[in-house]
Formats: sequence, structure tokens, C-alpha cells
Amino acid sequence: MTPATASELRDRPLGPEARMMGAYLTVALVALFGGVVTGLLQALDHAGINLYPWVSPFIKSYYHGLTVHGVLNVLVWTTFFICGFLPYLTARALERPLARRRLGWATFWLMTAGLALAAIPIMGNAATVMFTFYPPLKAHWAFYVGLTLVVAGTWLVALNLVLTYRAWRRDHPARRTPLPAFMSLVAFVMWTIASLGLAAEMLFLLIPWSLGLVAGTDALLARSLFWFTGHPIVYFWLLPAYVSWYTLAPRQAGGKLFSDPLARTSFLLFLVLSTPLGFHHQYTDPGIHRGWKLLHAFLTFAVFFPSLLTFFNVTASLESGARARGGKGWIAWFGKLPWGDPSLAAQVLAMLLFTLGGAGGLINASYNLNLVVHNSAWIPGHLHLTVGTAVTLTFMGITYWLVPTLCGRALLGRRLALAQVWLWFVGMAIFSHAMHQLGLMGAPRRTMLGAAPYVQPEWAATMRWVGVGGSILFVSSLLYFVVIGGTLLASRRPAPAPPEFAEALSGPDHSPLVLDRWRPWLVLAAVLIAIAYGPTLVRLATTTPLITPGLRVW
Ligand code: HEM
Ligand SMILES: [Cu+2]
Repeated sequence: MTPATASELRDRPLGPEARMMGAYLTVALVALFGGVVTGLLQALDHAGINLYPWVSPFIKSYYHGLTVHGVLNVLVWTTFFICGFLPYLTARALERPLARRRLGWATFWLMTAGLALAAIPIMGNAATVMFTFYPPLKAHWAFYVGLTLVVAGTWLVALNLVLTYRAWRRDHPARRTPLPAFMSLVAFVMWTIASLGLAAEMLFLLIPWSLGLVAGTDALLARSLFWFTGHPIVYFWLLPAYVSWYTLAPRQAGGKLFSDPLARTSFLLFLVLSTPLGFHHQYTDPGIHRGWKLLHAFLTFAVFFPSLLTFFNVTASLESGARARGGKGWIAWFGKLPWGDPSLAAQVLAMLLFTLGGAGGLINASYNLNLVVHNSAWIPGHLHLTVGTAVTLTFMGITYWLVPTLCGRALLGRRLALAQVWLWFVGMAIFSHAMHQLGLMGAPRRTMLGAAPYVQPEWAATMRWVGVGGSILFVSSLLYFVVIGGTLLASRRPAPAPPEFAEALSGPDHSPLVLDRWRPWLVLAAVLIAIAYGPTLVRLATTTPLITPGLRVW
């Protein structure tokens, strides 16, 4: 099939995947809005400005707001965006609709209903347990049940993708899976495996406990199951951003993907390595043998490797674009990227900050250095570079072509969009640097520092920079919503064609066939998980007394 021309695309009625994408995106954007408002409150608190009394009808405390912030940003904004975006791209890449359209819509409504159920206790201050919901903090049962329904929905998205892929495979037995579809499948298959920990925690521990069916719980077992999912969830957020970096951004930059086989290799490594390393979040937890923690530390360094492959491959691809546009030199070509395109600029700036986030991640992952930063403000400093920028700014960049495509109208306010993107970059650089620094000085995370009696005089200047950076981020977010809202409501020009998928310099047919097989990689993943987690989880599950009572500390 030849690619459609711009006018064909404009005249083509919206496909069902596009409408579904629009539905998921709507929920995602509402969540992001709530997420950035609560973020501003936190950042201003750190700068000594307490706005909580002003929002007290909605947000009862710093910790209530922090729960809303974490849940809306990293659980809702990301998940809903991804569940719309990857099926949408897959349908485009395979040039066929999703296998089960009705299932697709049922999934969306299941997830939205789950979210609504969880939102009731969250907003009502009956689930102020933050997005990690560690017991013995105990939330209302509707919080756990609602989030579990959202997770069940993601499995149905995965099922729909697999069925779609199988139907495509029947029609094309000898072809290599198109890269965007392959990557989307890997992301959802990886997530399905990884989310089993969370599902077990919910179904066997938290839901029965919150319903009063069992008397107590077990903090260590719950945390271990949580982090079984909680580390790989970061790849569930990141891989969709990588999908855009690999399959669309090179084309947006005017170049080609450097290597398709290398891209597949990196994703398969993520499939195998993402899950068996969650103990790096539990280095300080008693009750897990240090030998297993050390193994998880090594595996964490191993999963850094596919990220390095990504860095190399994506940079080389962008470079091919910049050189085609006349870029020269070792570094200077960077300036020749099409910086006037807000969609690409957002993604390249997201990549830049992500390199710093990746370097910081190595510190978090180190068994010994982790002790310096553990539970300090460094950690949110880090995660705003990763999920808060690499993922969020990339998704924003994607919406700069996606929203016009969905609504058929050109982006309104291209300059404003560029300003938004740069403000996020500058605001985040300031915010995140200040948070990292505060952490190194010993300031804790998850703390209303504005009310803490132990704040040290030397933290004060840095705390103000948190407020400055956070405010710039908030302004950037407002511009973002203005551009998106303006495009939907006021744009009168027709939308240009969406970016095509990038061709590859070294194409899929250069890749060994094993890179298009599933079984060996799934077996390898299962074996590694069994080794890394099996003994500890079996011991914890078979010896737990389940006697810890729940606490409501808020
Ligand atoms: C206007 C933009 C934002 C601002 C000003 C902001 C500010 C903050 C601050 C100050 C904290 C630290 C709270 C504490 O440790 O006590 C925090 C935590 C956090 N932020 Fe943001 N944030 C913003 C956007 C985002 C985005 C876009 C994401 C992810 C997509 C995100 C994810 C998180 C997470 C996961 C935490 C940790 C929550 C916890 O510890 O339970 N934030 N944010
Ligand atoms: Cu982790």
C-alpha cells in the first residue's frame, strides 16, 4: 500500500483506533492537568509558600495532594496515553484495524470505570496512601479495586494487540513484523508479565484486607510484590516514548532510523531484563538476603545496556536527518535539526534531560551509593527527569501532531508550542537540579518541607529554586493546554499529514529471524524472573503471619 497523501488523510473519516485514541487522550489530559496543579502546590510549599489553605475544599493536606499528584501523573496520564497510542500506532503500522473493536471500547470503559471508582476515595481523602500505597497504610477498598480494574484493562489492550498481530501474521507469514507494531507488542507483553506482581498484591493482600476479610497484612511481602511491578512499570512508560524516538522522530528530523535490527534487539532485552530487578528499590528493607539484592543490582546495570543501545541508535538517526539538512561537524550538526517543529523539539529536549536522568539512575541502582540518596528529595528529582520529562515531554511532543491528526485541524500557536517545550526544559532543569541538590544535603522526600521543623538554614536557597523551577513548569503546562485547547476549538486550517514511519538505513531484513520470534525471549524472561524472585517470594509468601493491622495516619 502506498502512503496516503495529505489530502486523502484529511478526507478519510476517523478510524475507530483514532476515536479510541481520542477517548484515552481526553482522560489522560484531564489527569495531567490535575497532576500539574498539585505539583505546583508542592513546589511552592518547598519555597515557603503554603497554598493548601486556599484549596482546602478539594485538597485536605500536602499528603492528600501528593497522592493525587502521583496517581494522576504516573498512573493515569501515562497509562491512558499509552493504551490509546500504541494500539493506534499498531493499527497504522499493520495497516489493519484492531482485531476486536468492541473489546477495545469495552476495555476503555472498564478502565475509565475503574479510575472513577478509585477517584472517589482519593478525592474524599480516604486513600491518602500515595501512589505506592505501601501497607500498613490502609486505603478504602474502592481505591484498590478501582486500580485493579485499570490494570485488568491494560491486559485486555494487550490481548487485543496480540489478536491483531496474529491475524496479520496469518496474512503475512513470511514478513518481518513492522517495527512500530513489534515494539508496541513488546511493551505490552513486558507489562503483562510485570504487572502480575501488582495483581497478586491487590488480589491476595490488599483487597481482602481492605474489605475486612483478613485481619492483617504483611508490609514486606506487599512491598516486594509492588516492586516486582514498580520497576518495570517505568519501562512501560518509557518504551512508548522510545517507540516514537525510533519510528517517528528520525523521519520528523528528515533522516532515517540508523538500525532496525539494533532497535529490535534493544526492545527484546527490555522484555527479558525489565522485571527481575525490583529489589533495587528495597536495598534498605530487612528480610531480603543481601545476595539477592546484589543480583538485582547487577541486573539493573544490565538493563542499562539496551538504554545505551537506544541512545546510540536514536542519536545516529537524528544525526542522519541533521546531516541531510546540511549539518556538519561532530557536534555542530545538532543545531541543524528542525528546531522549529515543536513536536520534534519536545522529543529531542526530552532525550537531553533523560541522559542526565539515566546517569542519576546508575547512582540509585548502586547498592552502596543508593544509601546516600535513599528516600531523599534526590529521588523525585530523578523521576521528574525520567517519567516527568523523557516520557511526559515526549508525549506532549507527540500530541503536537496527534491532536491535529485526530481533529483534522492544524496546530494553533506553533510559536507558543515551541515556547512551551523550551519552558519545560528550562523549568525542569532548574527544578530537578534543585531537588537533587536538596537530597544530597539530606532533605527528605514526601515531606511538607514548608512545615518541617528540622529544615536546615543551608537548604533555604535551594528550596526557593524548587519553587522557581516548579512555577516555570506550571506555566509551561498552562501553555500546553492553551495550545491543545486552541487547536481543538479555534483552529481553522486543515491539519497537515501526520509523520510517516521512518525508513531504516539498515532495514528489518538484515535482522536475524530470532529477533522476530517470541518464545525464546519469553522463556528467558520467565527463567530470569524465577531465579531472581522465586526463592524470596516463596519464602515470604509461605512464612507470612499476615498480622499487621492497617493504619490511617492522615
Ligand atoms: C508542574 C509540574 C510539576 C511540578 C511542579 C511537580 C512537583 C513535584 C514535587 C515538588 C514533588 C516532591 C514531593 C515530595 O517529595 O514531597 C513531586 C513528586 C512527584 N512527582 Fe511531580 N511535579 C510536576 C509534574 C510531574 C509530572 C509530569 C510527573 C510524571 C508524569 C510527576 C511525577 C511525580 C511523582 C511520581 C512524584 C513522587 C510522588 C510520591 O513521592 O509519592 N510530576 N512533584
Ligand atoms: Cu527501579
